[in-house]
Amino acid sequence: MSDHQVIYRKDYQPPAYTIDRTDLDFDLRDNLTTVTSRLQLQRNVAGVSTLRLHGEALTLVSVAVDGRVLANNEYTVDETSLTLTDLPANCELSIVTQICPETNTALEGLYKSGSMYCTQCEAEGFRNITYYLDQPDVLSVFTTSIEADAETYPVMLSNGNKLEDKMLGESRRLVKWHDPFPKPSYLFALVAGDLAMVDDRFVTMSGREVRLEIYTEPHNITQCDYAMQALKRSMTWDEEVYGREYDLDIFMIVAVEDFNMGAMENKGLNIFNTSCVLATKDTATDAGFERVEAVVAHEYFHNWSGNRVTCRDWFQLSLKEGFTVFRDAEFSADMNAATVKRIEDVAFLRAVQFAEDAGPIAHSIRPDSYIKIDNFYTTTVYEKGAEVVRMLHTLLGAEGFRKGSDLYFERHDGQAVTTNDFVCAMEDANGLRLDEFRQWYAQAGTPRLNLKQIRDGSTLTLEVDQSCGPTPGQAQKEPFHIPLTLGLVDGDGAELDASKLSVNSTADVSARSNGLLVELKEPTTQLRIDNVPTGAVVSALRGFSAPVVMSTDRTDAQLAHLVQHDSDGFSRWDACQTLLANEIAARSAGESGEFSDALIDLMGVLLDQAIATASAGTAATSDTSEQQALLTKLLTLPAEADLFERERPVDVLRLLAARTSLATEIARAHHNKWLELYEALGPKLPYSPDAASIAHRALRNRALAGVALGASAESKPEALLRKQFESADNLTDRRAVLAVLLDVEGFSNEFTQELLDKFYADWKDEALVVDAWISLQAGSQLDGALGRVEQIESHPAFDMKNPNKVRALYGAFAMANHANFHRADGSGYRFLVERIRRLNDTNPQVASRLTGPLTQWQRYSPDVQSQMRAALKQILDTENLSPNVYELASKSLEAGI
Ligand code: B3K
Ligand code: ZN
Repeated sequence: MSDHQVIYRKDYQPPAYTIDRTDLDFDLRDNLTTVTSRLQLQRNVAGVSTLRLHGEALTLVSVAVDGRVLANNEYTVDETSLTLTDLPANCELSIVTQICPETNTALEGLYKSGSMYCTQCEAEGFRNITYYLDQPDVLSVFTTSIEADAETYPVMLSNGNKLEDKMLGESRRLVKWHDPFPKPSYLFALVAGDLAMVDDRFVTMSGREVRLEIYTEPHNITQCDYAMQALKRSMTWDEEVYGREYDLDIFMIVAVEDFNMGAMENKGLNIFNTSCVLATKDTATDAGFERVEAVVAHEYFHNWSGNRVTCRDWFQLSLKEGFTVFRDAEFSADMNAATVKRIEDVAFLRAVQFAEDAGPIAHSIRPDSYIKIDNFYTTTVYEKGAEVVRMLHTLLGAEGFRKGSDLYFERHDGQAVTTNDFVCAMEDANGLRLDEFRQWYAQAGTPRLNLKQIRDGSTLTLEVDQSCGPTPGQAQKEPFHIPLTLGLVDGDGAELDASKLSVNSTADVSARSNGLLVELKEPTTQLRIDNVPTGAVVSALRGFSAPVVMSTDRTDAQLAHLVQHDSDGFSRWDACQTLLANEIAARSAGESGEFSDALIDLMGVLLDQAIATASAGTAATSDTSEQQALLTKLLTLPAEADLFERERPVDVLRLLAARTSLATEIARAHHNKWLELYEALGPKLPYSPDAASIAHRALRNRALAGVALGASAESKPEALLRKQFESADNLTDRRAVLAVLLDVEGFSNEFTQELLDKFYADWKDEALVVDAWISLQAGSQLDGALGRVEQIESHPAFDMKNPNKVRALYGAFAMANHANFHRADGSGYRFLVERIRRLNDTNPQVASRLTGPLTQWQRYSPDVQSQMRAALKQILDTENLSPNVYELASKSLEAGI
């Protein structure tokens, strides 16, 4: 039995008191920070005069009510709280606590990253700073004074606008900040350090000037320009698309090297992992640039979807996260190759979220219970949450959705609300009901659609069944309201005009720009379409209109037709992935797929199309680059994790061997074409992170991998790789060479090592580039990866206290290196258990993330299952196991009993 407490959504109670004003004084001194708080309390529940404040790992110095210091017996303190009784309806509560940020390795609350102080308070980190009502429905106006040594900490920041800045004697300095917008404690932030800064300005749509500042440690300051440009693009986009204007006089971003996740949207003072701010051609890959742009936008968008309107309780997390991920995805789509952005998001959802939804930790986007809320910052809450918002956008249309979001922001500005309030605003603004749609918030699991075609002369009847398997605690499911977007592509590859189709159905069907929108609400839906020409093929789930798994009775030839002709780029890719995945499954089962030869030929056709785009040369248009971006995706095999979701049980090593066999056959059959493509593209100089250049490099590096894989063992193209490695003017192209060497068999160890050593020698002072160097090696599919991982552990570049390094090494090994992590001897599991146990003591959040791969044991074959279960049991036997790791390990094991 564990004494970890389970929190239930149904138990929500409004707070006993509200805190109208919060004044905080921080006295920062080596190994001892003193925090003095003054809270203006106001009774919120009639008749209640007891107040329990959250607080953990704090040394309490004093408590006073309305200026009178309380005696020890006038309050109670335990490990997690401070309780006061007989409080008046209104009073000022003053509390003095002491903390030691220097020893805070969990990186929650106030901690030190290098020589700077910084904070991370979401979700429940503020209680490590002082006793407080550390829950999102308590909104307060914060005033923060920071006192520290003036020379060591010349920069001292907090939320809002700066009120005061003065010396206190010779060496101490005091800076005071005031944030006029009431906010919950999770949005509090403080930074103090010797930081460099770049600044800019933005004029809002109503003509107000906002100062923009990005801070980093001095050695990184030259790498912030891209983030600054991305910030300005985000501010403009949110004004244009959502009518949302920034509200303070200043917006600051601070980049820190030690950070548990990507970034944090603290009001007016975002704190970011360096990996999500810094980007230059030599220190970030193209994917890195895109991530910086997306995360800067995401955190900025939270200023409205999260900060101005926040969550009533943490079960509502998707209210801000799902909505904000949807917003940032639309922004990125507008800034870059839109179809490819959608493909990447869906590929990620399928590989990671579908696995979560099918496993022991499956939960709805609005969970019902948790032990540690940190464990629920999941792909379900974020990415599936975003899909749910996207479905509302699809159902209501862009205009209807905007009416709904306008009403939501207007109605709830300054409030802490629920996902239901969001849906109500969408309903009220559009004058409709979304009752069945609410199931998406309540039910876990990925719905399955089965689409059957019945041909009768020129009439085509489509029958669509929906179902959803049981998930922990939810045996039976109600039908979902699923928007299904459909089109018809005729035998010549032309699109049949949806608005002219003669359609009959009991479901609501409307013609949209990308086909018919069918609203499935029943277990079975029929759709009759008359006058459908022979040879027309159904394109379904266009743009991935719902987060579902769809099976259909379409033939391989019909899918191949869609790969070549569908007007919807996503569906072209989806059809291609289905063909490739089916072929891999057939090979893995020891069969030769019937469509095998035709599929290899189809890849040849796509390669010819790619070569044609390359010869467009400098005349390349944005259309060419969209095509290049899409063709790169079409020519890429389904991700390993995606394949794992397509079969039960998963025989990892067989499946990977089948995948490699198909990849090799495609590479060999078209070796000359890959080479021609690679050469036709040539390097695009100088480097630029725009969409066209990114598409060009992606296709060229895809070709490079094809050339390397297709070459015979005796003639591996070392000279070609060396040339690209040495002449590259950017990280993307250098990294691509190393990735090939570490994933394709047959290159000499000496050659690989020479390039790895050179890369390290050149970039050892750039922490993020070293992270890339580490994760490439930890993710290497070649034999012996575990040995390499162990070597890197004792390399000076590695640091167990730095989450980026831990993710680069252990994360890449356990999450992206299936071939080595799942070795039959169980060495991968034993290794991970040992590291999780160590991290459990220093940083439970990071330890818990690394436990994720083991929790998926149910999907593998029985021998693998028992080894993974044994690993989880060992974890559960760990002394002082954190609630974070306990929750994942125990739920995973229980689910299988
Ligand atoms: N809101 C933060 C995530 C906080 C995670 C706390 N364990 C970043 C984001 O989603 O914008
Ligand atoms: Zn977020």
